[in-house]
Amino acid sequence: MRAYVFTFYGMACLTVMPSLVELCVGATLAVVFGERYTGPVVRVLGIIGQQHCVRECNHRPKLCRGVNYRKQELLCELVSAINETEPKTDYVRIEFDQTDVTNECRACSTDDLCVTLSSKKVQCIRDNVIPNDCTSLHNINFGLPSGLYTIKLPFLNHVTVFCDMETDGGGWTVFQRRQDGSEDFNRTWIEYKNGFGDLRSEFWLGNDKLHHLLSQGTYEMRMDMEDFDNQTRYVKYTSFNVGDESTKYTVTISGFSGNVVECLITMINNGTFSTWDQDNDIVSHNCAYAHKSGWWHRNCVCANVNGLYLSGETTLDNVGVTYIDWRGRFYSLKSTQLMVKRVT
Ligand SMILES: *[C@@H]1O[C@H](CO)[C@@H](O)[C@H](O)[C@H]1NC(C)=O
Ligand SMILES: *[C@@H]1O[C@H](CO)[C@@H](O)[C@H](O)[C@H]1NC(C)=O
Ligand SMILES: *[C@@H]1O[C@H](CO)[C@@H](O)[C@H](O)[C@H]1NC(C)=O
Ligand SMILES: *[C@@H]1O[C@H](CO)[C@@H](O)[C@H](O)[C@H]1NC(C)=O
Ligand SMILES: [Ca+2]
Repeated sequence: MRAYVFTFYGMACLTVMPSLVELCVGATLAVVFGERYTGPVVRVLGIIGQQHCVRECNHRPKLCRGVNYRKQELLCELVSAINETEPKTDYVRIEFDQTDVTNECRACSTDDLCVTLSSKKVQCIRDNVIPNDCTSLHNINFGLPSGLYTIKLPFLNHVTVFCDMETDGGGWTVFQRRQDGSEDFNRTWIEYKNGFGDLRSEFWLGNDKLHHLLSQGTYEMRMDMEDFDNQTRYVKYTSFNVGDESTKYTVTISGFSGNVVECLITMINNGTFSTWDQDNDIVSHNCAYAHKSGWWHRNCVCANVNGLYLSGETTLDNVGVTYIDWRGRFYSLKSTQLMVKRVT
């Protein structure tokens, strides 16, 4: 399908300017070797040449502002933002000026390709390579770096997520990270519903996004933790699901493996989400208020990963970023990361 579209477009342009095909729609402004746009990456296309990659950006004038291209793997990443870059050997980055979008292309949605047929007629054609999680991105193109990618979720449409492409085989969509205390996690129902923080640093992705992401199939969940002595532990579950808001984001979790005692199946399975301003737990007081964390509290919490960032030993009882069965109730961990990967 894509090859078919490309051929028509290519022919139309080639007859006009044989050497500068990319000028047909957008203009390339800068080509820099050894660097990469940090994105978000909006599309990934594998096994295509650099010229073809550039044309794929031209076909998406509303979405694509630049490309990252890796010659070795013939890997093409289209990005929607070009204001941040990182050094990366093997990459070339190419900036575009897409401000000159034709009126016909303006009619296309951001999910369409805008292509010029041989008759010079411009058409909007449905884009069939829109990723729906980090697992699908990882599966079609092995070797993508960790970072920001835009995926498309049921009901929510475009959502930018952080993909961990290295840990445990890669392909993980990350939904929580703590690492330095830069973000406040003592937040409201609405904030946990919609998500908060910085995807490259500390954040909660958001319960609605998590629900719609997980509704697409069966997902496993992995939680990585680190203490201030640089020790690490992880727990992993073969099945993890989160209901919608009408169920108070009821979680189901099963199938443990890992290198530390597990507690989540007992403590949160079939539990509802609570925040300090919405108490859905099963005890008389408010667990989220007492432990300073939005979470699937039932009889409160054994892994208070959304607790206060208290940096190691503390006198406060299970209020920090705790994992009781590892460092106890009075130790606040250095980092945590929770993420999901599709299995079917
Ligand atoms: C880059 O642009 C995006 C939106 O286009 C913005 O959210 C982000 O803060 C910008 N980053 C910098 C470093 O200016
Ligand atoms: C957490 O939020 C609640 C509600 O706003 C507030 O009363 C409490 O002081 C906060 N705790 C901390 C440690 O920020
Ligand atoms: C932990 O690792 C960091 C970075 O690798 C290092 O600077 C630090 O000294 C280590 N801390 C301990 C307690 O080993
Ligand atoms: C889950 O919770 C609901 C409502 O509290 C209850 O009816 C159901 O039996 C529970 N299921 C399991 C597997 O514990
Ligand atoms: Ca309660």
